[in-house]
Amino acid sequence: MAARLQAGDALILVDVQLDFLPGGSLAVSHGDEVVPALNRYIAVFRRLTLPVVATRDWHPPDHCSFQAQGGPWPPHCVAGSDGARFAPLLDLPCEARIASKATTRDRDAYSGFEGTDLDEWLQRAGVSRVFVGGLATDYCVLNTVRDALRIGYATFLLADAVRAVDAQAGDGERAIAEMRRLGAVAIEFGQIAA
Ligand code: VGL
Ligand code: ZN
Repeated sequence: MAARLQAGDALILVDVQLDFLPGGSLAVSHGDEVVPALNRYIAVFRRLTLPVVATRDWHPPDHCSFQAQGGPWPPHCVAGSDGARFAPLLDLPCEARIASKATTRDRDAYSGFEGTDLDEWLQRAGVSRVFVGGLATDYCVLNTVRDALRIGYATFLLADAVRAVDAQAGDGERAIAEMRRLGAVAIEFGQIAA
């Protein structure tokens, strides 16, 4: 199935931040490979003047998801830190909307819709279909796609522009299967028609 891009489409880049790339504090293996993959999508969306949105994990230094507070993760994406920066090679348009999530100590948020104005912003921009890629397949991509579908967006998973944490072997594949079961359409760049 091909997807012909049209007005009402938006690209959502999930958490393409240094801490999730090789060398980062919560590195996703091969996470850097999403950058050139996403850049190809960004180029097409820009050419068609379709909106590009980037989510980012933006935690306080004592966030509840960090091991020191009893959470599952090493410290990562502390607001304003180097590790929280977007990948420098990501061609993030300067007009891209940025949604910061999990910004308070006592709540985590894997979905870009959780505790942000992302839905409101997309609705105001007339968006009805979202194309989602980034990091990580089995956490923030999964939960962002799940919320998008629940809210009612037609949702495409950019299967060639996601990578998984795979805390348990197969988590990424299971997440993709779950997103498809819920109604997401998995596509690769070659299936995009501009
Ligand atoms: C994420 C683990 C912790 C993600 C964020 O962006 O997928 N994963 N915080
Ligand atoms: Zn996090």
